[in-house]
Amino acid sequence: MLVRSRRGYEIADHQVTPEALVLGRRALLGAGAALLPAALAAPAMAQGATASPPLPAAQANARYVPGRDLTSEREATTYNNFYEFGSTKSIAREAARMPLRPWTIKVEGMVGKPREFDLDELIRLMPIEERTYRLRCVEGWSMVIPWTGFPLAELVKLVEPTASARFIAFQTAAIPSVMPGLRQSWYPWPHTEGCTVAEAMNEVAFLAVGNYGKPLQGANGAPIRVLFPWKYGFKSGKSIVRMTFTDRQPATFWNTIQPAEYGFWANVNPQVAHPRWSQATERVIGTGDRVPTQLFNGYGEFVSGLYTNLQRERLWA
Ligand SMILES: Nc1nc2c(c(=O)[nH]1)N[C@H]1C(S)=C(S)[C@@H](COP(=O)(O)O)O[C@H]1N2
Ligand SMILES: [Mo]
Repeated sequence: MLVRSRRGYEIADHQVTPEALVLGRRALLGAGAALLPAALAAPAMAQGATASPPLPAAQANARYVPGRDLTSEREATTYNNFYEFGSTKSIAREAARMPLRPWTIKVEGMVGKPREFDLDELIRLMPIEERTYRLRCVEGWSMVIPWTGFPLAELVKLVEPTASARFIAFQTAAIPSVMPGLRQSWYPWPHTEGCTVAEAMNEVAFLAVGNYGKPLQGANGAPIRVLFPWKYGFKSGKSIVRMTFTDRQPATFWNTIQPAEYGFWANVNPQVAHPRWSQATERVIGTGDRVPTQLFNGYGEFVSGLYTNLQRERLWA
C-alpha cells in the first residue's frame, strides 16, 4: 500500500499536467470559448485554468485495512454512478468536462463560524492523508479505492456546529452546461445527501480530493466528494459545493425518489435485502468474484456505536 501510493504521487506531476490541459480546453469549449479568437483563448488553455492543481504529499493511513485487492484505477474511474452526467455507468468522458477551479464550498446553517472556503485554501488547512476504503453500492457491486483527503470531522470542528445542529446536508454542484443528466427533470436536482453530525464526527467519515495519488477525476466526484464507506455508496455525495447544518433530517436524493427502497440511514447490512434483490453478497468489480457482504461494510468496529440509541430507526435500507 505504502509503495503503491508513493508511486502515485510521483506519477502525478508528469501525468496530471497534460490531463489538466485537456480538461481546461474542453471546459472552455463547453463554456462557449470556441467563439473567442484563438489568441485570447490560448493563455487560459495553457494554464489549465479550470483543472485541479497537483495534490500535496500524503501518507498512507494503515488503520483502515481494505482486506481485498485494490480495484484497478481504470475500473474505478470508468465504472461510475453519477446521474448528473447520465444514468449509465459510462459517464467518465462527460464528467471530465466539469470545470474544477475555482471551486468554493459554502458551510452554513447551524454553525458558530459559517464560512465559504476556496477549495485550495481548505486543502492547505486540512491534514491530508491517504486511506484505502471499500465501496459497496446498493446495486450489489463493490470496489476498493485509495483516496486522498481529510477526515470530515476536521472540517466540522472548524465551523463549530451549534448545540442544536443534528444533521448535515451535502449539496452537489448543478452545472447545466456540462451535466446532461440535469435535463431529466423528474429527478430532484440538485443532488443532496445527508448524515448526522455524530456520523460526520466519526473518524471514518472522509472528504476525498484525490484517488490513486492524483486529483479526483470528474467521474469520481471531483474536485471534492464525501465518503461514508459503512453506508451504501449512494450516501457518498460527489462534487460538493455546500454543507448545511440543521436540526431536521434533510431530504436526500434517492430517499426522495424511492423512499421504500432507499432510506436515509442506508447502513450496509447483508441480512436486510433490498425490496428487489438480496444484499448478502457483492460482485467485486474487476474480478467478477462474488464475496459475502459485511455488516457496516466491515467498518462496524468504528461505527456501530453511532446507532445504539437509534434502534427504532430504519437503519439498514
Ligand atoms: N452527486 C452524486 N453523487 C453520487 C451519485 C450521483 O449519482 N450523484 N451516485 C452515488 C452512488 S449510487 C455511488 S455507488 C457512488 C459511486 O462512486 P464512484 O463512481 O466514485 O465509485 O457515488 C454516489 N454519489
Ligand atoms: Mo450506488
